Amino acid sequence: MEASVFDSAYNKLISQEDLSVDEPPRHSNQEKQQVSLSMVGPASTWDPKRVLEITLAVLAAVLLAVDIGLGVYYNHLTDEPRKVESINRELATLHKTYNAASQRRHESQKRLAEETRQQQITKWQLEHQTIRSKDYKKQADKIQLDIAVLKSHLPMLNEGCRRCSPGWTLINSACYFFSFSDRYSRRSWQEARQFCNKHGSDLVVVDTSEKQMIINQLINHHQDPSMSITQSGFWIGLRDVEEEGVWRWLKGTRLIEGYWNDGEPNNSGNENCAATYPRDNPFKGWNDAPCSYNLKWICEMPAN
Ligand code: 2F8
Ligand code: CA
Repeated sequence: MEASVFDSAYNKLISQEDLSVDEPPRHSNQEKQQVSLSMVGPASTWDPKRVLEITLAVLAAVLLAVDIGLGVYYNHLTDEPRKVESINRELATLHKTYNAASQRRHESQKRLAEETRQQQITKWQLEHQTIRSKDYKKQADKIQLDIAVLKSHLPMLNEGCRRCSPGWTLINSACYFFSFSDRYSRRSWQEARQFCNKHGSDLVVVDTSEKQMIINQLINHHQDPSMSITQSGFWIGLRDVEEEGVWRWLKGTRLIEGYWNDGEPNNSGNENCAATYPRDNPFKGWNDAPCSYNLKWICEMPAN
């Protein structure tokens, strides 16, 4: 029944076509018959218009999908530079931050090094100050002691001033002159004796151990550390000029007890005059030296 409907519609179309122009019919009935058979077949419901519409719709859908896809892709593509730009900006900011941090770190390191250096200097200064303070304390203690000793000497000095000439020292009722001062250069035994004689005295006679101890203490106290020990002696009034090995005091009294250093007197190269030297052991203070040798000296005379 459907085929017949289609046939009649077709025939109508064809006849209209045929009628619309004054041309002889282009299709024979047989041809029409063939078209109707081959085109319609069993599903004769296909409407070309509908097919066209559907096809167009599908095409539109496909185009829309492609369009959307391209849009997305384009967006994606156009978004890339923005992202890159944003990353670059971020990177630049990070660079700046890193540089600033590096700079701060560098400055901090410099400040730390300077601080450490200053701290070290302060530490050294403190150490030195502590040492200096200790030294000052020692010096102050020594000065205090010296003051006490000098004060204890005052009565003796007053007495000495009363009984001895200026520059002479009173020891046990006798006055002594020690040529400590640089004003008095070292000289021979004979010249030293002449000095004493000129001042109403003579070279010292050390005839007691107490005297030897006091003399040794004084010359130890005034010892010049730049001098060699052989130059640090003081002539005393003792010699063996008349007879070698026989030691006599100035007035000819023979020596009974001497305070010779170990190995002395040794007459090493004609040594006939005696001198006393600053020693730790006061009883090992003497040495025989050539009388012409230049040394300091000690004079002695009775106090007034
Ligand atoms: O070693 C002792 C010796 O020392 C000196 O000679 C190197 C003394 N000389 C003088 O003082 C000039 C010696 O008298 C002394 O025995
Ligand atoms: Ca000697």
